[in-house]
Amino acid sequence: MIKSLLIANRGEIACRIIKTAKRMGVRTIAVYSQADADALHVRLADEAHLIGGAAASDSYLRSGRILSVAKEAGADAVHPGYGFLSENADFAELTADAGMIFVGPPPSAIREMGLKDRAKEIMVKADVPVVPGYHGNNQSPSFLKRKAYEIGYPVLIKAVAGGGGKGMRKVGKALEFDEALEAAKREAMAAFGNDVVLIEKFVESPRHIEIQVFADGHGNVVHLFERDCSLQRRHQKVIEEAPAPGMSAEVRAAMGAAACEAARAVGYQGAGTVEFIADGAGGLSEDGFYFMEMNTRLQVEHPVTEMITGLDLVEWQLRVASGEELPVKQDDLTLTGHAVEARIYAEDPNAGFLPSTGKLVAMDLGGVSDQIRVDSGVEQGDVISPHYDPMIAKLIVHGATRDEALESLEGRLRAAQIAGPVTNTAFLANLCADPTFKNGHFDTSLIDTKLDDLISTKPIEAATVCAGVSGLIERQRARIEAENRGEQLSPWQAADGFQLVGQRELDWQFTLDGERLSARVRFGADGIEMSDGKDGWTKKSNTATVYEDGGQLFVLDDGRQSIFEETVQQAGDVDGAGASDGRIVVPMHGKIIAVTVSEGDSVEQGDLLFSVEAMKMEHAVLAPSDGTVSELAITAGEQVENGFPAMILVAENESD
Ligand code: MV4
Repeated sequence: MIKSLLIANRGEIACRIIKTAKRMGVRTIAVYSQADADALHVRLADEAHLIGGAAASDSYLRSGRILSVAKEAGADAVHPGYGFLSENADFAELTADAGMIFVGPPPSAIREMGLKDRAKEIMVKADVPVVPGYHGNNQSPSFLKRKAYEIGYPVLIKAVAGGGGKGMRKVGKALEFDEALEAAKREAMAAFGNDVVLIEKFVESPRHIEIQVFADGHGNVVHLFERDCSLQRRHQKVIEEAPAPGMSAEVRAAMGAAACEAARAVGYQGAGTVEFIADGAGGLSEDGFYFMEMNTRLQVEHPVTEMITGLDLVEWQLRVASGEELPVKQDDLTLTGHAVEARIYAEDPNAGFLPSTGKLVAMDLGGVSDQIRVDSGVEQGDVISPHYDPMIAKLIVHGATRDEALESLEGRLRAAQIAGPVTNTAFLANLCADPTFKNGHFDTSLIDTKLDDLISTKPIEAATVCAGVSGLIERQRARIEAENRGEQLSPWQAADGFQLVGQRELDWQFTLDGERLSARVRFGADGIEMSDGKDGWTKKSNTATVYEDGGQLFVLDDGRQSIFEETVQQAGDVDGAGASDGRIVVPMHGKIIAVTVSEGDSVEQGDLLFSVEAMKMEHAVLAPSDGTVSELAITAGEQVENGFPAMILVAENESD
């Protein structure tokens, strides 16, 4: 058995591999980039070695450096995880050349599956169904166009070296063919340095169904059933599940057998996934699925398979790589219940899924059990950096039925406590609740078709705003009270006799998601209440949770994050219904640092009036509107109390 394992990866998959290795008593060796010095995978491993700079090309893709670290650390095996070097046949070969075990398939299997035309050729020979089409050597445009005609439009042009939809073009009719071919070839050359293409019949309502296979070095091959990964956006998987909705035992057996044949055809060993495309239009059938490609690695979504089979696929990988036989035969394998995985990302669905970065001020997805699993490479306090994939965690739930699993997942997503970066949790929860997804009759177009509904967010509730504003006021009060050691000088206990409980109101200014706002607030019997001046008074939401970091309050409520910041209070407090009367008060107890206006000056909205220092911080007080300075009552250097009348800004039309 392997005794020490170098994990040539980072993030959640490195942590996932370390977990099983530790349980099996295998010594774990991590590698890390400069950006990952404090990363969770480094903390979890028995030892860790720096391999270079933050950019993947300077660290996690440096095969030579990684292998020399592995040698020096005495590793007897290398696990590549997924991504990075995981499907690099040269790396697999170099690992073996250096006298270590590559935890993955033979380099030849990686190479043969690497190009789509070669892989298709092998599958045809092995009687694995492939999409009707042409995948030969003749690349003459007129020949390819004739093939497209024979196949029948619509067709799909695909780069043989392609992936992630690059170098792929749908062609609806012969008139569009020449242009589409040129575009596909140009894109493929730029992306892969290889512009060979194949032509396929276009499958109109595609479902992505993949089979997990496992092969050992003793001629045994089994499949661990299917996963449905049809919920994708721009070829990135979003939610995966096992089993596939609508899958019958007969179709499963047919697909499983085809996947095992595919693995045998390339002399596969270890964990692999055979991707099929199925026509979703008329339900799954024994002759309605086609080989797409084989992923020669452990995949991101492997946990759903683990949950329905009760197996640990990393343990199987390590055992097979050590030369052991697969522990079970096909007939021993059973499938229990339903598992769904959601990929939680630091990204903003409302801003075109733009990645979001920064400190994880809060990161809690709830407790775990046999039915609920969280795979993550980060913890609260860690930073989502711009250098790598912004996945925060995978949330995987198991239920007796699909409905139960989806309900459980949606509940967990809505309750997720992730503060700091913007996340896609609300989007994922909306997907779980989508009627088409729930009824199981969906294909790969679902997310694009329903995008507007999935990302729609209701306007923020007044009660949520009140929770944020309360937080800001409480925080300021605590700060001022601490400063004054019991002197009663908070906005609620001002020197002019403000009553803690009473009719007194303040126009409180604050910043919400970068926008400066104002709300009328008062201290009611149950705490701070807020009014927008129209609909009476709102109490703070009792479902909101509030986190503080770096001067900001992060409020999570109803699956959405809102960020509140203090703003220097400009207009003074007001009594009852009275609006701002041009009175500018000193916003906090402190020392006047500078007064930048003189009696009679004309100022414009936003001009600096004066600055005050409190708590070693300088606060600028800006003109809330245009006006002329009168009754100026402060001078630089003096100590003033909160609420002290500093000046009156007389509106221009009244000033003369
Ligand atoms: C197809 C197809 C329809 N017909 N092939 C997209 C990426 C690559 N792995 C295969 N892909 C497709 N191949 C034929 N003949 C539609 C897709 C496709 C797709 C496939 C799986 C999951 C999501 C997809 C999204 C768009 C298109």
